[in-house]
Parts: sequence; structure tokens; C-alpha cells
Amino acid sequence: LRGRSLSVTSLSGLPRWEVEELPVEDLLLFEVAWEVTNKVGGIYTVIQTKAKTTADEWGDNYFLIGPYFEHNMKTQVERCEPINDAIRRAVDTMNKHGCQVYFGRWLIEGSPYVVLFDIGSSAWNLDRWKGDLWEACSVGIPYHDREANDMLIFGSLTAWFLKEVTDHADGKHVIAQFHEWQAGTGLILSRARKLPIATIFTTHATLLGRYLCAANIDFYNHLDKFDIDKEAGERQIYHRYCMERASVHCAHVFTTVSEITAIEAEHMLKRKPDVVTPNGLSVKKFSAVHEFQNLHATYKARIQDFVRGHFYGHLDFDLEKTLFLFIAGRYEFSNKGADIFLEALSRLNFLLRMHKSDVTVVVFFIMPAKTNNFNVETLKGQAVRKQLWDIAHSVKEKFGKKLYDALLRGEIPDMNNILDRDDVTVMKRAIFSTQRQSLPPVTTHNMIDDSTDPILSTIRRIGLFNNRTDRVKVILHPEFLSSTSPLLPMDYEEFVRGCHLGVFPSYYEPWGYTPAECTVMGIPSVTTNLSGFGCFMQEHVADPTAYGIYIVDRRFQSPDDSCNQLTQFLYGFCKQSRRQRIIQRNRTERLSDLLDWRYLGRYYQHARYLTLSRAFPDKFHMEPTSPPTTEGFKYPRPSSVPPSPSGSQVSSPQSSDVEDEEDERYNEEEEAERDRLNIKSPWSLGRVPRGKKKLHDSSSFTM
Ligand code: G6P
Ligand code: 1S3
Repeated sequence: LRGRSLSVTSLSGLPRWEVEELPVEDLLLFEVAWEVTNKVGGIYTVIQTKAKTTADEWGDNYFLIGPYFEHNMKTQVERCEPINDAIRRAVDTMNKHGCQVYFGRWLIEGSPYVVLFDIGSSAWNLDRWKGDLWEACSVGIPYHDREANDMLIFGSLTAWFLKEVTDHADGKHVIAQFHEWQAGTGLILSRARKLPIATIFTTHATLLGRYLCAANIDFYNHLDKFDIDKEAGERQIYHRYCMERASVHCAHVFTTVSEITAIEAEHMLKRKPDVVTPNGLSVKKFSAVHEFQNLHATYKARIQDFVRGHFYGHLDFDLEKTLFLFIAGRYEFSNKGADIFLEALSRLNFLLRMHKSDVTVVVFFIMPAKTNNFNVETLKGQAVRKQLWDIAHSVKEKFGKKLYDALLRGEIPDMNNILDRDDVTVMKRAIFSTQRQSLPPVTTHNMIDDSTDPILSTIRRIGLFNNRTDRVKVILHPEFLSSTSPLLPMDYEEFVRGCHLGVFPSYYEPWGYTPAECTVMGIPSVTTNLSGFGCFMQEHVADPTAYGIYIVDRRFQSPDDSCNQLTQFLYGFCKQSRRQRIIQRNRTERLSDLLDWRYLGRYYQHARYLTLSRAFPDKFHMEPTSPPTTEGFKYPRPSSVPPSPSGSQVSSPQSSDVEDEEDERYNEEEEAERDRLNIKSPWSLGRVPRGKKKLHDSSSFTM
């Protein structure tokens, strides 16, 4: 197997690249994570969206290992018998020894095989396994840390399973990739027992990074100054930190999800990652550009309906001039940037009022917190809207019938008398019922920690109470969205598509799926140069802002300056015309290929090849020049109309032929839109002449 074959792959618009082709028929690949079939956070998204490309490449030799939970098994997994002999034996042996091991196909795209361990049924081994871990690396886990104990059981079962598999692997080489510290003990024990497997450890965030950032410490400017053992000890996570660090150092190959987390890992975990594996998505491509634009219009109408109800009695703003912004994710107030977002909204409110803007901004905070269900005022809003709709509908029916009858008689009806007194009374009563004594609520739910909740406390401090005069309105929805919600029946994807801008000014964000998801749906977003995604875009897109990716500098400027920059982004966004927003969405969507696993999966391929060459050097050889580099390729500046509100001309006079062709297509779309909107002067903001010099040369993209 020495040497490697090369294949050349290409994806529309992106450069070609070379990948090392592995003899997958002679290998078995395992990926181990606590989030396999078990949604907790971002790692689930990584594994679930990547499954298809990996299963396409590895076929029946690809397996995911995770924890068993009855509900997840029932709803997501179809049980079946393993066709691989080594796997079947391993499952049988462990079951015979009293463990409960489940095997099946995970019902997601790619339907990969999963091996799930029931942690509870093996808990009686805990003390013995604690001893094993201590023997292996002198790390002890306190009895009161339930989560860490569960992870040890999970890791011990994984190592046992891999031992059984390698004993009967029939000459096949095994690769095992472990995600995050929760899966790490499986790696530590496998290495301590000298199992013949090539290992990869991937960290999606460091334990200490998350804790230190949440404590509002100037983390990135003091990376080399922390006494890490002391910091871990003070936060009572020293044993977890040891599990994480031991996993990192035991792995043949260490990877992380972004360059920024690579730097963090070097300081917090004392190992520089061998490969950065940026997170991708499974990108759904529409055959025509206007399809995703139509979806925006459809779902926006649903959000508008909700807003009509929520602001009943205060609906003195024009919904056609209302922009929907949102922030979503795990409720980590400062790590996810909700703090600076609120401050920026307060400044934006001031600017919009001062400039007498006719634009209104409705901002949604979708962050789960403890609640006692929806509040009455919010539910009432939707009921009132429904009632008004019904009344309008019945009056319209009556009106239509009278009009029709009159026309049949050859008369033009007297419009002043076409509605009778009763109709008018019903309508007046309906209008009276929409009067409210209180302001439209800032939260949709009864919050359990209302008085101490950080978002609500900040809203109180900055006074964004949804007053009539406010141009910025806020709605906290402290629960993830669902299409079965009685209040806002939309799933997350629909909601994102219906909004205008996602705002994610995170301070701690190793990757950040939220802006990436916006991008592939063609919705612009705000991110930061402290998020993996933001740095990746900065590196690969010449003018991210022109593509609707606004990157706030949270690294090299003060919080106040970052907040001002965010405010300027938001204010600039509000000043765009509809046409400019449409063009910007088209551009944003154009970046989605860059985030597709079919493109980013190569870093995983490289990590696998690298670990094989380290674990089995006599079988697999890797050229020293092989490591992929993320340098060299940049999306050029878009060549057509700039997204900025007015005045500013084309951001770059140069364009590639591909770009021109694409713009031609977009121009047709935009032309049609312009006609609909009755905009007179075509391309008045400047169009680039065709045939200019190419900005990028695909051969310069060296991976
Ligand atoms: C999409 C639809 C258009 C609609 C537009 C509204 O592009 O295809 O028909 O006018 O969205 O854009 P806006 O940014 O105002 O929501
Ligand atoms: C982590 O999840 P989080 O939201 O706690 O892993 C994700 C997947 O790699 C990553 O996108 C995110 O930034 C990390 O923070």
C-alpha cells in the first residue's frame, strides 16, 4: 500500500484540488462522539451533515459510535444486523458480557451505521474502569461529577469494542476519530492498551477557552499568560481538563475546527493541531437562483403575520419597510455576543430615530432559557390578529356579494351604503378590542429567572421596551423554534430564510454554524474575527461585506469600538434598498459551495491519511509536501452593483469570466425584480465592462 493514488476533484466555481485516495475497502473507519444520534449542540450538526459524503466514500466500512438513549433510538435509528463479521462478533461478545450494545442505521442522509452503547447498563463497571484510567494516565474522576463518570463508561465501552474489532479485523486497518473530551477516554484507553488503530482527536472547543471567555476575560490577548492548571483547578474542572489534554496528546493526529481554535489549543492544551478541519454543511442547491429568493418571501410573510399579532394595537409601522434580524444559539450571553448586540441595537435605535428613518427593525433572540410556557399577552396577540382576519374576511365576503349583485343588475353600487350599520359596528368593536394598555411584550414566555435574566436585565437597562417611538423592537423567544408551536409555527430553517439578517457577534466561537447556515440559505449575517467561520471567510473571500458577511473586529479593538462597528453594519444594512438586499442575498448564496462538505471534506480525508501514515508507517507513506493549506484561494470581489446603500461604486473594477456570466444571470433575476418594483434606471450604480483580467487563478489553490 506504500504510495498513494491521486484524484482530482472539482466543484462548480471552486478550484480543482488533489486528494489522497485511500484504499477504503481495506480499512474500517469509526467516528466516536457523544452527539451521535444525540443532539446537544454543534457536534451533532458536524456529524449529521457530514455523514453523506463520508458514507459515499466509505460505504459499508464507515461506523459511528455514540451513546444509547431510548427516545433517540426509537425516533432516529433502524435496527439491523451488522454485515461485517468483526463488528458482529464485537457486538455479540459485549452483549454476552452484560453490556447493551445496539446496532443499526441512522436515518439521516447517507444512512450510516451506528453502534450505540447503553451507559446505564454498564455503570456497575465504573470503579474498575476508573482504576484502568488511573493506571493508563493517572487521571482520577471525582464521584460527584456524573457527566465525567458517564464519559468514562462511554470511553471504556468504546475501547473494549475497538479491541474486539481489531482482534477480528481480518487484515483491515482501523482508523478511529474521537470528537471532543467526552469521547476522549476511549482514545486514551485504546492507546494505553496498544490497540492497532490509527487515532485522530478533534476538539470543537477547549474546556478552558469556554470557561475563561464566559468570565469576560480578555482571553485572546492573554493566551500565553494563563496558568492553565490553576485556572482549571479554580473552576473545578481539573479532571475534565486532564481527560481532554491526555486525549490530545495520545492521538496520532490532533485536529480542530478553525485556525483561531488552533491557536487557542496550542496554549490551552499544549499541542498544535496537525490539521484544521473546518466545518461544512450539506448544501441543498436549487436549480434556479430565484427559488431561494421566493422562499425568503414566503417565510417572511409568515413572520410578518406573527409580528402583526405581537404588535397589535401598536402596528403603526409599515411591514413592507420592516427588517427582521435575529440571533440564535446556546444561551451563553457574552460568549455568543448577545451583550454587544443589545448595546448596538440601542445605538441603532438612536440613529434611526435621529435620521427619521421610515425603517423599523424587529429583532428576535432565539436562545433557550427556563420558562413556564408562553405568556398570556403574547398568545392574546395572535388571537386578536386571527379575530381581525376573520372579521375582515366576512365583511369582504358580504361586500363582494353585494357588489356582484349590483353588477348583475347593471348598476354601480353606492359605495357609501354598501356596508350596513351592523358591519360598521362589528368593525368598530374589533378595532376597540385591539387597544391595549401595555406595550407589546419583549418576551414571548414567562421567564423563570425574569429578574436576573441577562437579556431582560439589559433590555431594562437600555430601555428598549417596544415603545411606539422605538424604531428597533425586540422579541425574546427563549425556546428553540418548532413547526408545531402554537405561537410561531416555523422550524428554524424556515425562520432563517424569512429573516433579513442573522447577527452573531460572538466572543467565543470555535466555528459557528449559525452564520454558515445563513450563508447557504442566502441570508446575510454578522460574524466576528474571533469566530472560526468569520476567520475562514476573511481568508477565502476578498470582500466579505460585499457578499453579505459582516465581520466585526472583536480581537484588535475595544468592546466599545466593536459595538460601534456593529452598529454601523446594522445601520448600513437598514439603509439598503430592497433591490440591494436582493442582490446581496444572491451574492451570499454564491458562497455556499465553499461551505459544502463535498468541498471541506478534504481536510478530514487528509487527517485520515496522515494518521495512517503515523500509525502504520510501513504500510502508508505520506509525502512531506502533502499537508493541505487553506491559503491561496479567495473569492474575488463581486463585480456588479455594490450592496452599499448609495453613492459607493463598484468595489472592484476587475472580474472573471465566470463572474460575468453569473452576474448576467443574476442581472436577469434582478431585472425582473426591478420591473416588479418599477425601478427606472437599470444598473445606474455602475456595471463592470466584460472581459477584464481574471482575479484568481485556480492553479494557485494548493491543498
Ligand atoms: C425575494 C422575492 C421578491 C421580494 C423580495 C423581498 O427576492 O423573490 O419577490 O420582493 O424577496 O425582499 P426583502 O429584502 O424586502 O424582504
Ligand atoms: C461547538 O459548539 P458550541 O456552540 O458550544 O462546536 C461546534 C461544532 O464544531 C462549533 O460550531 C461551535 O463554535 C462550538 O461552540
